[in-house]
Parts: sequence; structure tokens; C-alpha cells
Amino acid sequence: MLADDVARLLDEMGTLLELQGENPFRCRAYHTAADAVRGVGGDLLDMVSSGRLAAEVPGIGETIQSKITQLVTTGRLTALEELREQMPAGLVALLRVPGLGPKKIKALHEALAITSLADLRRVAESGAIAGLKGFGAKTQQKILEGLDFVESSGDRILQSTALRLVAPIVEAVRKAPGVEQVEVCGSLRRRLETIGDLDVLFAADDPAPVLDRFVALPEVAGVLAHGPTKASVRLAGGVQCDLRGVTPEQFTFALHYFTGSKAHNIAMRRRAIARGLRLNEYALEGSEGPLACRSEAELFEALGLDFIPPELREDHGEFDLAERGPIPPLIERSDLRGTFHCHTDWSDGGNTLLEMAEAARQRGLSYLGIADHSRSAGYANGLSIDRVRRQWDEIDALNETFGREFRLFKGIECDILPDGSLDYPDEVLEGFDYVVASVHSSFGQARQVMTDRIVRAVRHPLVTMLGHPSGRLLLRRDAYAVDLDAVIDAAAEAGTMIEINANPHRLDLDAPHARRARERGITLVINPDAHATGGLDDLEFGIGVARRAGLSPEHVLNTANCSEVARRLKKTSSR
Ligand code: DGT
Ligand code: CA
Ligand code: CA
Ligand code: ZN
Repeated sequence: MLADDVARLLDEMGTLLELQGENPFRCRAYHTAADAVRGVGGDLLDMVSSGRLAAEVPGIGETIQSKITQLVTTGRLTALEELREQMPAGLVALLRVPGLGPKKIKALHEALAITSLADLRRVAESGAIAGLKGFGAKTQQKILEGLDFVESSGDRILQSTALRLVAPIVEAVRKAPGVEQVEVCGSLRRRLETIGDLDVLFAADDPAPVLDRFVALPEVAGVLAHGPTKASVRLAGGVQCDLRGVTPEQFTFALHYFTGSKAHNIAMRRRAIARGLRLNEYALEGSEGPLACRSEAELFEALGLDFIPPELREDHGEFDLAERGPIPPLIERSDLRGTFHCHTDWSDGGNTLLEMAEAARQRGLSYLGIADHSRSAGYANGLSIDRVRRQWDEIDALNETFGREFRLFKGIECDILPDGSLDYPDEVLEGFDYVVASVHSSFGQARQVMTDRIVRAVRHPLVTMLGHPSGRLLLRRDAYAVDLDAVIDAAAEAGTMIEINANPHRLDLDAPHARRARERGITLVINPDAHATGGLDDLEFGIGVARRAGLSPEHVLNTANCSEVARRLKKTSSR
């Protein structure tokens, strides 16, 4: 075992002890020892076996020496293993939130059962922290800001964060004198689920003054590079943004190049060479000189290709598609007529049924499926059977008032219990228009157990669609261990639909699995998992995933109109 590994485990030991409320001196001793171990030049094993560690290395006492000895000689640390068992793993991640120390985390864990960053956000957003002794509204606000920071300070950021950060920059560049065109490029234009840095491109005859204005923007915290055609800055919050300026004649080529992906670019360049042309980020050159392209479509055409949408530019088969002829039109937000899997204040949502319905109408939807949490979801105010029936009555009454204009569907987000059974008896499930089945508990099950659990639910004749199939939270929590291909096979066999959860923290199914699901003939459903009216806008992120998966409108349930949907839901549920 390397000294670095030993140090890391000692640090973890100290941290877990802190979270347990252990005497601060004892905790600090572990961190001090970790630093000391990192500084040990010689062979750790040698020093341990001769018992010299405590004597020769300041900062390591007898107790910790015995721990290190166990680590170095057996590769294990019993005390740490015991601590890990007592403490939820997610608690350690909370230490990344600025202003949250072990004491506060311990208090939050004990008072509100918080065990992860996701829990913390949920509770902070619900307002529950403000009422806690020793916290208050100000601390709660600080925690929310801290959570934003944690989410944006990792190596990558969410697409939703990137969009928020890039908008004022694009606006400022657009307004700068001499700027003719501005586009966001890079992974954000390709709608990748997470973004490394922001890439913005503009066209102007003289780019230099635009770049000068850019580096002086209030959003800019530091300048990494600043030349006549390119500048790189760090925005407040740490995200990098690259801005490039080209002439209007170069714009198409630069737009294509800086959109990427790198793999796609390399394939394009190779294609150009095969046709006796030379392609770079500024031009496409033939034997008789440069070829003008006023749009990307013209550039693709010059290489014998149909226009390839940015979301498909990963060199994952898009060239074959574009060579054969027109690429089938990818789904767009305006194709969606309604959506499913939305929460209301009947469970853990923030708005009433009527408010959600009105928000859906305002967004041009003609139906909305409500799917509040089922009864086991105690943490989310899940519906008892009695409350289910009362919600149905309210939905029926509302539908009366909507007439033919709009319809609420009665759904449920039904917990898949640890053994794969569902959270209500069949006679209750039968009363819903549709059932979304999701995993919300026992995330730590072994891969085969989890796979069997989900497959069992997917095969249940009353399950219409599977919700957030992998359970991942981007940049926060990995997917649970599950064989998604086996789940997709089972869903294809059973005729069960699968959701693309459009919440920017989830995007689950992801694009590669959504593509596979479509190839297996599964109908996908784009669901916002909205917990408030504004959450309906997240549908756009689901469209991004669907487009990356190559989906057309006919592959997605919610492009169908209301009566068609009613028919397809019924057919599924009476299978
Ligand atoms: P990110 O920032 O990690 O989310 O991903 P991208 O795709 O935005 O990557 P980035 O910002 O490094 O570069 C933007 C685009 O510029 C990239 O998608 C393709 C192009 N590009 C960058 N470096 C190279 C390269 O070495 N070769 C080629 N062919 N293209 C490159
Ligand atoms: Ca980038
Ligand atoms: Ca970049
Ligand atoms: Zn859920």
C-alpha cells in the first residue's frame, strides 16, 4: 500500500470521527498523521516493521502507529470499516459545501435524516432548515449557495449551469460593435449532459476590440489568455470560458470545428482529404483555392453529406447516416404535446394540481400526467390509498372544468420495493391511467439483486413506464449497480415504456441507452419529473438527450395527441 493511500484512509478516519462528534483532538490527530505519512520519504513498510514510525515521525503517536501497521501489513483498517458501516457514505460529501462543518452536518443528519448532497438540497429548498435550532433562514440560503458552488466547482458542470453562465456572455458579445454573428460551440452546443468549459465564437472583421471588452466583463474573475483572436477566462465560480473571433468568411468553418467533437472533426478532415480537399478551422480548400460555405449545411454538402445536427457529432455512426441521404428529423421541443411524471403538493411538489395544469397549458401542452409519490415514500409525503382516491376525485373535477381543451392524466410514481414488488395492490394500481415505477430505496443492493428487482417491476402488467432507470444524479451520485441492458431487454419483451428523465441533474436514461432502447422497439417518454411549475421547462434537457439518441417524434410517446395517448396508455395497462 502506497503512503498516499494510507494518508487518504487516515484522513477519512479523522473525517468520519468528526462527523460522529468525536473529541476534536482525536480527530485532528488522524489528519496530522495523514500529513506526516505523506511526508515520509523512506519505505513505510520498513519503518512500520521495525517499529520506528512513532519514534521518528513527528505527528504519529502509538495509537495511530498501530493503525498504520495494520494498514500496511494487511491492507485493511478494522476501525475504519466499522466507522464506514455506521456512517452513510454521502455524509462525507457534505463537507464540500462551503460553511458546513462536521458539527452542522451531524446536526442536520440527526434532525432531518440527511445523508447526501441531494437530501441537503431537497431539505434546504423545502425550507425545513430555516426552522432548525441553530440554523435559520440565512444559513439555509448560504447552504443553497454552497450547493450551487459544489455542483459547479467540480471538473465539469451541469448543462443547465452552463446555459445560465453562458447567456450573459453571449448577450454582451452580441452587443459589441462590429459583431455579426455569435454562437455557443463545444459540448454545450452538442448538448452533452455535463460541460467541461464554455466555448463561444463570434464573427467580426476586427475581433480584437471585442475580446478586449470580453475580458473586462463583470462575470470574468481572471484572464488566462488574451490575444488578438482568442481569449480564455475564468468566470466567477471557477468555470473556464473560451471566446474566439473570426472573420465572417471563416465563421462556418470555425463554427463547425469548435462545435466538435474532436472525433467528429478528425473524421471530417479525413473525408475532405479523401475528396482532394483540405479542411481546417478557418477554411475548406480545393485545388483551385478556398470554397465558400455560408452555412454548415453547405459545408456538409461539399463533403457529400446531409446536414448533421450538432447532437450527433460524436463519430458514432453519423457519417454513414448522412451519406445515405436525409437524416430523419430529430425530435424537437415543439413536437411535445404533453408530458408525464410531474409532482404536486399532494406529495413533495410545490404547486397544486390546478397550478401545474395551467403551467402546462401556458407551455403549449394539451395534457399533463400527474405522478406523485406512492405510499412508501414517507420522505416525500407519499399518497396513502385513501389520498390516492381523493386525488382522483380532484383530477376528475378539474378535467370537467377543462372540457376538451386540456386533460390531466391520473398517474403515480410507484416505488419499486426492494424485492421488486410494487407499492400498492393491483386493484389500486388498476385505477390509474398509467404507472411510472421507480427505485427510491435500497440503492446499495448488489447488481444482480437490483437488476432482478427492476426487471420484475418492468414485467408487471400494470407498470406503464420505468422511471429514472439508473438512479444517477449527475456530479452527485453514481447510478446504482444495475445491468441496464438486461432491463432494456425485459422492457422490450414486456412492452413497457422507459422514461428519459429530463431533470438536468438526472438525464436518465442517458443517450446511449435511449438509443439502444429505441433499437429494441421500446417507446420512450420524455418526463420532466417536475416538482414545481418551473420544472416543466426541463423538458428541453430531455429533448437534448433524445436528439443525441437519434430519436424522431414517432419514438416518443408524448408527441402523440391526447386521445391517442389515452388509447396507448389503456392498451398498455390492460395488456
Ligand atoms: P468539454 O469542454 O470537455 O465539455 O468538451 P468540448 O467538446 O467543448 O471540448 P473543448 O472545449 O476542449 O474544445 C471545443 C471543440 O474544439 C471540440 O469539441 C473540438 C475542437 N477541438 C479542440 N481540440 C481539438 C483537437 O485537438 N483536434 C480537433 N480536431 N478538434 C479539436
Ligand atoms: Ca468546451
Ligand atoms: Ca474549450
Ligand atoms: Zn423519482
